[in-house]
Amino acid sequence: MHSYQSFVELNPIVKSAQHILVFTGAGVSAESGIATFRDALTGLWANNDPEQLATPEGFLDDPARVWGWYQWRRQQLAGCLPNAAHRAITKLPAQGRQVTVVTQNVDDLHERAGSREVVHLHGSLLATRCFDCAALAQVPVSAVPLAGEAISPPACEHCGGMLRPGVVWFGEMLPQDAWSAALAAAERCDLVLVVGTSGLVYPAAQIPQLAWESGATVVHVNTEPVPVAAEREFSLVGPAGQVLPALLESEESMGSE
Ligand code: BJW
Ligand code: ZN
Repeated sequence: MHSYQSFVELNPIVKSAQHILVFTGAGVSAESGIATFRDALTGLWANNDPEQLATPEGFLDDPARVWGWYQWRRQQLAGCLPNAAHRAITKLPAQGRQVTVVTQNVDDLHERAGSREVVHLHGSLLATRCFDCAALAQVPVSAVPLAGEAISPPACEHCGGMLRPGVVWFGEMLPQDAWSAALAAAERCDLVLVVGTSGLVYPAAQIPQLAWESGATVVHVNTEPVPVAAEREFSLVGPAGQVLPALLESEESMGSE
């Protein structure tokens, strides 16, 4: 578990930071009941093939399999709520500094918790667009009783092409504006909180590294220990829903001294 010593050491760093980048992955939403990707037993990729479900080739091979799986995930998301980690992050701006949330997640739990500036590097489950002409579309969340149920994607009303989820699949470019915003935040931040990510997927995984190279302190919050560099890098081990409130509330109590 995270040690009291780490909190004491980190407290002044968190308290004095003026530009905070909160970089999140699937682990920040795990306590809301949304599966991560790579956790050994429960991860989405432990039970599903990412080549089939999260690549353009997999979509063209079997559009109904992919569309049905994403509809099931949209339905699941609609029944989930933000957790204590999402909420703790929203308390940071009130303390008078600039906070940018850069997330790899395709859920909207940061927004629903009340975070205002949220950059989505891998798109959103709530966005739908045409595979062919990229026109945006509104598609209601349909009831999908089974995770594996195939459902044909609706047709684009502009060109008749297939609609697809507005997420970033393997082999696809990240949205340019989101990537630029993430790079800018990495350069200007003096503290980055890296919450619940395996750091295996590029180019997103470069963001904490770039922030560290620009002089920021890096604090990892993860249920697994994260190897750290000798300087300005810390690993707090535990569930984000416990560690983040403890870290940020201990800051509040320091601030009132
Ligand atoms: C907790 C917790 C709790 C649990 N509290 N912590 C070789 C071949 C082919 C491609 C590549 C290659 N090498 C590199 C590439 C590029 C590829 C890539 O990085 N692949 C690697 C996997 C090898 N990247 C791309 O293709 C990207 N595009 C790109 O590079 O464009 C240029 C290009 C074009 C053409 C060719 C090559 C390059 C796009 C990447 C898109 C990723 N998309 C996904 C799916 C999104 C849609 C969907 O949701 O279905 O994004 S994959 C998936 O992984 C998702 C996530 O955002 C992303 C990151 O996962 P994350 O968030 O880190 O989750 P986990 O599960 O990995 O980790 C959870 C962590 O939480 C763990 O550490 C736990 O311990 C922890 N945890 N509970 C705190 N309560
Ligand atoms: Zn179209």
